[in-house]
Amino acid sequence: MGFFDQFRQGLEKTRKVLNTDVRDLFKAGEILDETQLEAFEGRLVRTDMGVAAAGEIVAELRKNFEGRTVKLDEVSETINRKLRDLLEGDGSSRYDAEDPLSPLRLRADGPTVILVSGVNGVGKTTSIAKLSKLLKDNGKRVVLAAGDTFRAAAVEQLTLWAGRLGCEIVRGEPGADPASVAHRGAERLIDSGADVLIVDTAGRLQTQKNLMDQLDKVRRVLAKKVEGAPHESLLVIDATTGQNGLSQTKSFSEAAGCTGIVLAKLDGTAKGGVVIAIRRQMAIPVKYVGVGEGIDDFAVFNTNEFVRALEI
Ligand SMILES: Nc1nc2c(ncn2[C@@H]2O[C@H](COP(=O)(O)OP(=O)(O)OP(=O)(O)O)[C@@H](O)[C@H]2O)c(=O)[nH]1
Ligand SMILES: [Mg+2]
Repeated sequence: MGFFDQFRQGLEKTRKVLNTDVRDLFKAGEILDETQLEAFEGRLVRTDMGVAAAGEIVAELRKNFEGRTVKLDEVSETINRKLRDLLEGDGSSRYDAEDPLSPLRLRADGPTVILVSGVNGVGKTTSIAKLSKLLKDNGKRVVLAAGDTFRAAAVEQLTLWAGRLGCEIVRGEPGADPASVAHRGAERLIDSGADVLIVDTAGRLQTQKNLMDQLDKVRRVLAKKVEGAPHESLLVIDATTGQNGLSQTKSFSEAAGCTGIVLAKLDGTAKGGVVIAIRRQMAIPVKYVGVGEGIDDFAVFNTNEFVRALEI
């Protein structure tokens, strides 16, 4: 399956909300009126894009079409254009869907370190496995560091993936300092001549000061071993939570110096519009989306494909 088809499949639930409604609400040949616009605004809000973004889309429709006879193509075109505007903003999340590594700031002159963090259970470890597969399929050698030493099961989970993918893994004793695992991971990266180190971390909340300090220590240790590390600090967000807690996510991201977002579990929700809310509220781009539990259910986030997959 190509990236677009994966994306399309992942957005199935969101598409069902939007795509059918455009056709039900705005009937070709009828006059477009305020009741229809309000109903459509409600549907947009249901995708969790945020009230402001939904309002902007509807305002554009009102401006262009209110009181006029509906031509479905033109209505769709306006919605799609506005969605693209809302998503692109400064243009920083326009990744090349054909080049799956394009969202990553991979170093040209040495190994790259990627740190992955986020709240409990959002999909960090699974996303690391998926990203490793992508890197490996594109000729990169990957070392994994099982920095979630909190739970033995977490180390086992990553070890299992590493075995399946044929990646080297560095692990610590249960309860060991994650910074020491990160340190050994960085050493292994350098000694083995691999291209990328990905460091897994235990789930945490921004309010858990000791755990946030621990994450900071991991960063410092990595920076000491590899120049400029971590080169990417990916924050994993669970799409099924929608806009809920996006403000906490924002402060987490700032505290942890995140550089990009992996939006996991997009397949499990009709709240796909949350990508727009993220774009508007957070300073960092969505780089990848998780669209299923399988190792290949992972796609580059691309604005055009996102809009095209909604089939409005
Ligand atoms: N449907 C779906 N499920 C996913 C996706 N990504 C992860 N999951 C599932 O979400 C659950 C949690 O995933 P993990 O990768 O263990 O999450 P985590 O953030 O590492 O969890 P902790 O280490 O406990 O904080 C697992 O059952 C995964 O299979 C996705 O894109 N889609
Ligand atoms: Mg985990």
